[in-house]
Amino acid sequence: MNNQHPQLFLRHRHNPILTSADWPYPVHSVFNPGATLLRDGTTLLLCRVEDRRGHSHLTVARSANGVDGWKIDPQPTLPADPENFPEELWGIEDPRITYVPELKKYAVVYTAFSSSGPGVALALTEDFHVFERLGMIMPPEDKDAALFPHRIGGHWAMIHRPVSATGAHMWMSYSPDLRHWGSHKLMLAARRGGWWDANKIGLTAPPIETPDGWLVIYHGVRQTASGAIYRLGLALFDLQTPELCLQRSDEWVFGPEEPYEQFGDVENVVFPCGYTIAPDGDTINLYYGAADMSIALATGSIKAVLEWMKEHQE
Ligand code: BMA
Repeated sequence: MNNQHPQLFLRHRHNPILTSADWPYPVHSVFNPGATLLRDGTTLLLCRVEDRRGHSHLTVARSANGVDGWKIDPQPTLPADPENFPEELWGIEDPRITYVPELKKYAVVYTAFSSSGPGVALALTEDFHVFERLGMIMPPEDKDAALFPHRIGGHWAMIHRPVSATGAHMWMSYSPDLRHWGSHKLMLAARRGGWWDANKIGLTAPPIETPDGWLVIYHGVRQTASGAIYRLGLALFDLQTPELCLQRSDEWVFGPEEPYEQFGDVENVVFPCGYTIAPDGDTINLYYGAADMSIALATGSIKAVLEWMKEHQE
């Protein structure tokens, strides 16, 4: 009998695939990248880069194969702009990229670290050179947000993670214009007690549209005597009513196991913010921050993930 857990996501043997040593200018760490596949097949990562003030900005890295040969912008691609956007006072972090066909633009939803704490900010871009900022769309404390690629029931839809007295849970909100958000609905609650995802969960990469529903990879945070452990779990949501959870895995499917995930500025963290889907429509390349230090890659199959979820229904 095989007593190993199934490996739904396989680490790339070249992990970590990007570190501060690869950067064209001095930085402390690079992690938690947003990701997208450009029309010409180039993999684009929008990396969170932390400088030696402790503040983050976002910089683009491009690669033909999504693994190596990265061409990194020689300067910050999207620096914080606290003069014009005071909510970006202490930097910008953890971008999630969604291509929006209706706008012919990429929506970049990121954390703006304001003097009142982290909130959710949105910028639009056609080319990752010029960005149109829409400012803060969810006030503190809120983060781990991503836009859906198209309207649902006529409205734009977004997942985000406000913090309340009962914990940090995932919510859906809707907007007619990307600026004004309402119809807030609880989408997925952190579990309680001894669970791996007790008290604090959040979206990782943007939701993945599948025939079975919106596939969401979320992170759960376990507080232990020696600090937090960030692991990943799976949930599936209704295509028309995405706050409606259809399935949720009991077990985590990916967690810090390798030294580059266990040791760093923040130990025991795997933190994806983006993926690309290969031309086969099934292979998912998940890009994640490891221990708040470097960028790593793990690959899986959407079909295998959905099958595993069916077998592991609550
Ligand atoms: C979360 C976010 C991430 C970070 C993680 C671990 O709250 O701030 O940016 O990777 O903590 O430190």
